[in-house]
Amino acid sequence: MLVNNRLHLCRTSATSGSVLLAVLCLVAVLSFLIVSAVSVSKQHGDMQQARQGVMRARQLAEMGVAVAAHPMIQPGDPLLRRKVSGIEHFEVILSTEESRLNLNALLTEKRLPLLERIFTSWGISPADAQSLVATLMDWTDADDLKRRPDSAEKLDYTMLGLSDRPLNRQLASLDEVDLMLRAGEIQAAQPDWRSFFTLRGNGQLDVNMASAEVLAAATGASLENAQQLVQQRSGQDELPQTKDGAPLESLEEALALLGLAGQQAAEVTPLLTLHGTTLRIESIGTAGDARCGIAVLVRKNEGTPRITEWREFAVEGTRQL
Ligand SMILES: [Ca+2]
Repeated sequence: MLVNNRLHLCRTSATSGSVLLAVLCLVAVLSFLIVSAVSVSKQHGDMQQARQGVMRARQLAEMGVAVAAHPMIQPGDPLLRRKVSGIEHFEVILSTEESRLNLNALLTEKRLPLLERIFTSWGISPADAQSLVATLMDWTDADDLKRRPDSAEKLDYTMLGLSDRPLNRQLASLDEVDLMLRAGEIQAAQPDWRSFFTLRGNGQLDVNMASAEVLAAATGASLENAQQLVQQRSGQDELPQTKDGAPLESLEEALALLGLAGQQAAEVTPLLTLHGTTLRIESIGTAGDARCGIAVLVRKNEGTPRITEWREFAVEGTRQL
């Protein structure tokens, strides 16, 4: 009897222990589920907040584009930098595509000497400059006839297993230059060669927007003279597009600052303009930690201004107004 009672007590204790263990397991599972749900909810909230920040930054960048596209707005206008709240602002840089040279426009018989001069200004020998320009022309002209023995046409590329080259059409992207034979020579001579060219401008060079390096290479002026022109254009603070800037008002003034006269001045004058016609708007919107950049091209010489390109770009770093 005593033995049976002890057995019964043992079974009761074992059953209670199992129930307690099951309850503890259930509590643990429930706790895990609650913690997971809170964590997922927090992540969802953070993502929602980040998404809202990016949307707001994009909205601010669009506000900057809208302001900059107004015909009355000029580079350096204070309206191009606006603080909307303590953590929200936009900043716009106005430029023109004519601040760079349109490479397709240079690939014509008339403009070839200009492109050769740019290459020689980078330290390429005159013979190699002529050869590289001929190779570029072969790349874009419709026929398969080599311009020079040392340029390259379809047969040369085919022998290298590149039967789909040259493209025999105008460049659609500056990256296509990298596909050309001997492109490495251009890259080696001027690693920053892309900053000299565009495919969007009207073919002229905007003396009020171009960098000293581009002005010197395109006109044959010394870099010192081109830098002096940029300093005068920028004003006392030496910053572009600020209030104290003194934009050039005549091509004669630009030529004098560049130290060009006579035949040299006559040759480059058709290339130069005081006002580029393809407006480049780069607007950066900031909302807290979120930033968004929008680059827009606007053509102004066809009656009503027309947007020809709109793209977003990544913005690195932070900046306060
Ligand atoms: Ca060709």
